[in-house]
Amino acid sequence: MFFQSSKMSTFGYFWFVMLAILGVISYSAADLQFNFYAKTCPKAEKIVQDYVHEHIPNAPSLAATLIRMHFHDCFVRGCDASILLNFTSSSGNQTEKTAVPNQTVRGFDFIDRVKSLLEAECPGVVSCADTIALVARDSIVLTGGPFWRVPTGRRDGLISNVSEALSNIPAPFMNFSALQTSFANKGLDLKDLVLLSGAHTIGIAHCPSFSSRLYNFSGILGNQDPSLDSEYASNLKANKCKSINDTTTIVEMDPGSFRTFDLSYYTLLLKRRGLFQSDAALTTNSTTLSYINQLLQGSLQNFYEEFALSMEKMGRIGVKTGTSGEIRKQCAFVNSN
Ligand code: HEM
Ligand SMILES: *[C@@H]1O[C@H](CO)[C@@H](O)[C@H](O)[C@H]1NC(C)=O
Ligand SMILES: *[C@@H]1O[C@H](CO)[C@@H](O)[C@H](O)[C@H]1NC(C)=O
Ligand SMILES: *[C@@H]1O[C@H](CO)[C@@H](O)[C@H](O)[C@H]1NC(C)=O
Ligand SMILES: *[C@@H]1O[C@H](CO)[C@@H](O)[C@H](O)[C@H]1NC(C)=O
Ligand SMILES: *[C@@H]1O[C@H](CO)[C@@H](O)[C@H](O)[C@H]1NC(C)=O
Ligand SMILES: *[C@@H]1O[C@H](CO)[C@@H](O)[C@H](O)[C@H]1NC(C)=O
Ligand SMILES: *[C@@H]1O[C@H](CO)[C@@H](O)[C@H](O)[C@H]1NC(C)=O
Ligand SMILES: CC(=O)N[C@H]1CO[C@H](CO)[C@@H](O)[C@@H]1O
Repeated sequence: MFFQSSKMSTFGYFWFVMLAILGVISYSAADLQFNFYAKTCPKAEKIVQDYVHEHIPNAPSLAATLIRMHFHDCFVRGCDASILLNFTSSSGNQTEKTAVPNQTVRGFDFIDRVKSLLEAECPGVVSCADTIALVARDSIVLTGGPFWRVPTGRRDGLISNVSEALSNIPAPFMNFSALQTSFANKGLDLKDLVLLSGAHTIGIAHCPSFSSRLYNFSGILGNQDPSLDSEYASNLKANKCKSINDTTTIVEMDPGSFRTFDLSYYTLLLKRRGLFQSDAALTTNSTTLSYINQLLQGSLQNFYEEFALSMEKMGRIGVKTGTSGEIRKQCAFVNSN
């Protein structure tokens, strides 16, 4: 009798394991996949790539802002194109893109044009969230950075809320532990923090993102951040952000190579010339400092491979797959408001 029931439970265990395996398989069926649109819209990735390759060279500054758009999308409600919404019935026009960190994100019309090409090819199939992810990857390629395969199958969210953007997007004033927490909240570790911050090897910043380091450090007017190279600080004050009230002047984050995806961002960090407190913060912890040194000792190819892995990880944050969310027809609006 005992023997019998033990056999039964072995049998039951077998089915338990089989069902668990099936569960994992069906779960991964609802996960992102490489070439998700192979059958439903085989030309999708090519359409995006061609558009980026044709238009970014005429407007190279867009590449950086489009990469940043993907980051800001993923950090708020997951990579679900919530950053693109202009209006929802619950938030009105107080959507994510009106939040302070988004005021300097551009390229919404660029995404809209790509999306309209995709809609013309296969209506209602390719999500706005995947469009952003693919555009970001192709933009990085155009700045000389790595190509990697972007898993697709993200669906678009229905909600976009300005206060969530404010609480989830890390600020340039953050110290090491605040950055670590912000990234950990999204399942990203210290290595991801160092690698993804490397995106600051391209693009520009407006003075208010860092001028407190020049004029009002620690909230004391007239104070300068001692952790910022003083020669660089004087140069910024004399030639770029001439007063704390300057809100319009832009500064290259990686001066001299701000359109090239290279390692010089990390070189600048060690020279205490990272532009934001959040950049400088990466050198204040021994773990992240050693990652920086490893990257600088390694090859450009090594940086590219590691950066691509972290981008893929970021691109999986909180994604909606299967039947959740929807495929928006127009990226600025949910299908039924
Ligand atoms: C670690 C936390 C981060 C903080 C605090 C931060 C903050 C900022 C700020 C304040 C700007 C300048 C905005 C302006 O003044 O115009 C900026 C620009 C930029 N960020 Fe970040 N960022 C972070 C991480 C990232 C990540 C993970 C990516 C992408 C993988 C990214 C990509 C970019 C790019 C490409 C630009 C240049 C945008 C342009 O040229 O228009 N950043 N970031
Ligand atoms: C949505 O808002 C953006 C600015 O954030 C604007 O450029 C775009 O034209 C708007 N889209 C629609 C369809 O109204
Ligand atoms: C937006 O998010 C905040 C914080 O989670 C919440 O208090 C607020 O009710 C939300 N607003 C809308 C319109 O859903
Ligand atoms: C947002 O909506 C309010 C009222 O609904 C309107 O007064 C305001 O102009 C709108 N803002 C934008 C940027 O469209
Ligand atoms: C980092 O910033 C947080 C939030 O502003 C603050 O609470 C914390 O004390 C700071 N940590 C250090 C080590 O300065
Ligand atoms: C200086 O920083 C403090 C604290 O963050 C802030 O309250 C104050 O408005 C700043 N002053 C100026 C002129 O920006
Ligand atoms: C900045 O603006 C404030 C308020 O408008 C003004 O009081 C201050 O004098 C200005 N500072 C500089 C350096 O222009
Ligand atoms: C760096 O951060 C890690 C992870 O939070 C921590 O274990 C370590 O103590 C920190 N090191 C320093 C020197 O702050
Ligand atoms: C792109 C975008 O929507 N930018 C908006 C950011 O928020 C300000 C106001 O908070 C708007 O004026 C911008 O149009």
